Amino acid sequence: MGNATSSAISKEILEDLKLNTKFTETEICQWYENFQKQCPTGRISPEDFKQIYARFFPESDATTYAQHVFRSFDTNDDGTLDFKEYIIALHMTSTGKTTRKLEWAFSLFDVDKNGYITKTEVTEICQAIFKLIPKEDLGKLPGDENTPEKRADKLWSFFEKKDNERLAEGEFIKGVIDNENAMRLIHYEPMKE
Ligand SMILES: [Ca+2]
Ligand SMILES: [Ca+2]
Repeated sequence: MGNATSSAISKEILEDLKLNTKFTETEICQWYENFQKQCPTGRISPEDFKQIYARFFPESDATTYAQHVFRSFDTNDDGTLDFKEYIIALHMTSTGKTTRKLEWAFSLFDVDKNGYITKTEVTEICQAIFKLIPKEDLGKLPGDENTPEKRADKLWSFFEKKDNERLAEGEFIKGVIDNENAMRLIHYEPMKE
Protein backbone atom coordinates (compact mmCIF):
# COMPACT_ATOMS: atom_id res chain seq x y z
CA MET A 1 0.00 0.00 0.00
CA GLY A 2 1.09 3.55 -0.62
CA ASN A 3 2.66 5.55 2.13
CA ALA A 4 1.18 9.02 2.59
CA THR A 5 4.48 10.61 3.57
CA SER A 6 6.39 9.07 0.68
CA SER A 7 7.62 11.54 -1.90
CA ALA A 8 7.11 9.08 -4.74
CA ILE A 9 4.38 9.84 -7.20
CA SER A 10 1.23 7.75 -6.79
CA LYS A 11 0.74 5.00 -9.31
CA GLU A 12 -2.69 6.29 -10.15
CA ILE A 13 -1.52 9.79 -11.06
CA LEU A 14 1.43 8.40 -12.97
CA GLU A 15 -0.76 6.11 -15.08
CA ASP A 16 -3.22 8.90 -15.66
CA LEU A 17 -0.51 11.30 -16.83
CA LYS A 18 1.11 8.71 -19.07
CA LEU A 19 -2.25 8.17 -20.70
CA ASN A 20 -3.14 11.84 -21.11
CA THR A 21 0.18 13.37 -22.10
CA LYS A 22 3.04 12.44 -24.38
CA PHE A 23 5.49 12.40 -21.47
CA THR A 24 7.37 9.27 -20.47
CA GLU A 25 7.41 7.77 -17.00
CA THR A 26 11.01 8.97 -16.48
CA GLU A 27 10.12 12.53 -17.45
CA ILE A 28 7.08 12.60 -15.22
CA CYS A 29 9.08 11.25 -12.27
CA GLN A 30 11.81 13.85 -12.80
CA TRP A 31 9.28 16.65 -12.88
CA TYR A 32 7.68 15.27 -9.80
CA GLU A 33 10.99 15.41 -7.97
CA ASN A 34 11.52 19.04 -9.03
CA PHE A 35 7.97 19.94 -8.18
CA GLN A 36 8.37 18.49 -4.69
CA LYS A 37 11.56 20.47 -4.17
CA GLN A 38 10.15 23.78 -5.32
CA CYS A 39 6.78 23.21 -3.87
CA PRO A 40 7.02 21.10 -0.70
CA THR A 41 3.31 21.50 0.04
CA GLY A 42 2.50 19.83 -3.27
CA ARG A 43 0.30 22.78 -4.28
CA ILE A 44 1.01 25.92 -6.24
CA SER A 45 -0.96 28.87 -4.86
CA PRO A 46 -2.15 31.79 -7.01
CA GLU A 47 0.49 33.91 -5.24
CA ASP A 48 3.33 31.52 -6.16
CA PHE A 49 2.06 31.48 -9.69
CA LYS A 50 1.95 35.27 -9.97
CA GLN A 51 5.52 35.44 -8.75
CA ILE A 52 6.64 32.92 -11.36
CA TYR A 53 4.94 35.00 -14.04
CA ALA A 54 6.33 38.27 -12.76
CA ARG A 55 9.84 36.95 -13.39
CA PHE A 56 9.08 36.51 -17.07
CA PHE A 57 7.61 40.02 -17.40
CA PRO A 58 9.88 42.31 -15.41
CA GLU A 59 8.84 45.40 -17.39
CA SER A 60 5.10 45.02 -17.18
CA ASP A 61 2.26 43.88 -14.93
CA ALA A 62 1.58 40.19 -15.39
CA THR A 63 -0.73 39.84 -12.37
CA THR A 64 -4.06 39.79 -14.20
CA TYR A 65 -2.85 37.56 -16.98
CA ALA A 66 -1.32 35.16 -14.46
CA GLN A 67 -4.67 34.99 -12.65
CA HIS A 68 -6.41 33.98 -15.87
CA VAL A 69 -3.77 31.40 -16.75
CA PHE A 70 -3.98 30.00 -13.23
CA ARG A 71 -7.76 29.69 -13.53
CA SER A 72 -7.42 27.87 -16.85
CA PHE A 73 -5.01 25.34 -15.30
CA ASP A 74 -6.99 24.84 -12.09
CA THR A 75 -9.34 22.35 -13.69
CA ASN A 76 -10.89 21.12 -10.43
CA ASP A 77 -11.51 24.69 -9.24
CA ASP A 78 -10.00 24.26 -5.79
CA GLY A 79 -7.87 27.40 -5.96
CA THR A 80 -4.51 25.60 -6.15
CA LEU A 81 -2.54 23.74 -8.79
CA ASP A 82 -1.53 20.21 -7.90
CA PHE A 83 1.11 18.18 -9.69
CA LYS A 84 -1.34 16.65 -12.11
CA GLU A 85 -2.77 20.02 -13.16
CA TYR A 86 0.75 21.36 -13.49
CA ILE A 87 1.85 18.55 -15.83
CA ILE A 88 -1.33 18.76 -17.91
CA ALA A 89 -0.70 22.50 -18.20
CA LEU A 90 2.86 21.90 -19.31
CA HIS A 91 1.63 19.37 -21.82
CA MET A 92 -1.07 21.63 -23.27
CA THR A 93 1.15 24.66 -23.63
CA SER A 94 4.39 22.98 -24.73
CA THR A 95 3.37 20.37 -27.29
CA GLY A 96 3.58 21.30 -30.92
CA LYS A 97 -0.01 20.26 -31.51
CA THR A 98 -1.96 23.37 -32.47
CA THR A 99 -5.40 22.06 -31.58
CA ARG A 100 -4.26 21.22 -28.05
CA LYS A 101 -2.84 24.71 -27.57
CA LEU A 102 -6.07 26.14 -28.88
CA GLU A 103 -8.13 24.03 -26.52
CA TRP A 104 -6.12 25.62 -23.76
CA ALA A 105 -6.53 29.10 -25.29
CA PHE A 106 -10.27 28.49 -25.31
CA SER A 107 -10.23 27.70 -21.60
CA LEU A 108 -8.17 30.84 -20.98
CA PHE A 109 -10.80 32.99 -22.70
CA ASP A 110 -13.74 31.17 -21.13
CA VAL A 111 -13.45 33.21 -17.95
CA ASP A 112 -16.59 31.88 -16.24
CA LYS A 113 -15.94 28.28 -17.42
CA ASN A 114 -19.40 27.82 -18.91
CA GLY A 115 -18.17 26.30 -22.18
CA TYR A 116 -18.69 29.43 -24.31
CA ILE A 117 -16.75 32.59 -24.99
CA THR A 118 -18.51 35.94 -25.05
CA LYS A 119 -17.20 39.22 -26.38
CA THR A 120 -17.00 40.50 -22.81
CA GLU A 121 -14.67 37.63 -21.95
CA VAL A 122 -12.53 38.35 -25.01
CA THR A 123 -12.28 41.97 -23.89
CA GLU A 124 -11.30 40.89 -20.38
CA ILE A 125 -8.43 38.73 -21.66
CA CYS A 126 -7.34 41.48 -24.06
CA GLN A 127 -7.15 43.82 -21.06
CA ALA A 128 -4.92 41.32 -19.27
CA ILE A 129 -2.74 40.92 -22.38
CA PHE A 130 -2.36 44.70 -22.60
CA LYS A 131 -0.90 44.82 -19.12
CA LEU A 132 1.82 42.44 -20.31
CA ILE A 133 2.94 44.80 -23.05
CA PRO A 134 5.83 47.02 -21.94
CA LYS A 135 4.99 50.75 -22.14
CA GLU A 136 7.48 51.52 -24.89
CA ASP A 137 5.88 48.87 -27.11
CA LEU A 138 2.32 50.16 -26.69
CA GLY A 139 3.02 53.10 -28.98
CA LYS A 140 4.17 50.78 -31.75
CA LEU A 141 0.88 48.89 -32.01
CA PRO A 142 -1.21 49.21 -35.19
CA GLY A 143 -4.04 51.78 -34.95
CA ASP A 144 -6.77 49.15 -34.94
CA GLU A 145 -5.13 47.17 -32.12
CA ASN A 146 -3.82 49.80 -29.79
CA THR A 147 -6.40 49.48 -27.02
CA PRO A 148 -7.79 46.32 -25.39
CA GLU A 149 -11.24 47.18 -26.79
CA LYS A 150 -9.95 47.59 -30.35
CA ARG A 151 -8.00 44.35 -30.09
CA ALA A 152 -11.12 42.58 -28.81
CA ASP A 153 -13.25 44.08 -31.61
CA LYS A 154 -10.78 42.95 -34.24
CA LEU A 155 -10.42 39.46 -32.79
CA TRP A 156 -14.18 39.06 -32.38
CA SER A 157 -14.80 40.14 -35.99
CA PHE A 158 -12.86 37.10 -37.25
CA PHE A 159 -15.47 34.79 -35.75
CA GLU A 160 -18.35 36.49 -37.56
CA LYS A 161 -20.52 36.66 -34.47
CA LYS A 162 -22.75 39.47 -33.25
CA ASP A 163 -21.64 41.24 -30.10
CA ASN A 164 -24.29 39.47 -28.02
CA GLU A 165 -23.65 36.01 -29.47
CA ARG A 166 -21.32 33.42 -27.99
CA LEU A 167 -18.62 31.17 -29.33
CA ALA A 168 -18.34 27.40 -28.76
CA GLU A 169 -14.96 25.68 -28.53
CA GLY A 170 -15.10 24.17 -32.03
CA GLU A 171 -15.96 27.53 -33.58
CA PHE A 172 -13.16 29.22 -31.68
CA ILE A 173 -10.54 26.65 -32.74
CA LYS A 174 -11.66 26.68 -36.37
CA GLY A 175 -11.76 30.48 -36.45
CA VAL A 176 -8.25 30.78 -35.11
CA ILE A 177 -6.78 28.04 -37.33
CA ASP A 178 -8.35 29.70 -40.39
CA ASN A 179 -6.94 33.12 -39.61
CA GLU A 180 -3.34 34.08 -38.94
CA ASN A 181 -4.33 37.38 -37.39
CA ALA A 182 -6.70 35.70 -34.96
CA MET A 183 -3.89 33.30 -34.04
CA ARG A 184 -1.62 36.27 -33.35
CA LEU A 185 -4.19 38.26 -31.37
CA ILE A 186 -5.22 35.52 -28.94
CA HIS A 187 -1.91 35.63 -27.11
CA TYR A 188 0.89 37.96 -26.26
CA GLU A 189 4.15 37.79 -28.12
CA PRO A 190 6.87 40.22 -27.17
CA MET A 191 7.80 42.50 -30.06
CA LYS A 192 10.97 41.65 -31.92
CA GLU A 193 13.45 44.41 -32.44
CA1 LIG B 1 -6.69 22.51 -8.57
CA1 LIG C 1 -17.81 31.82 -20.75
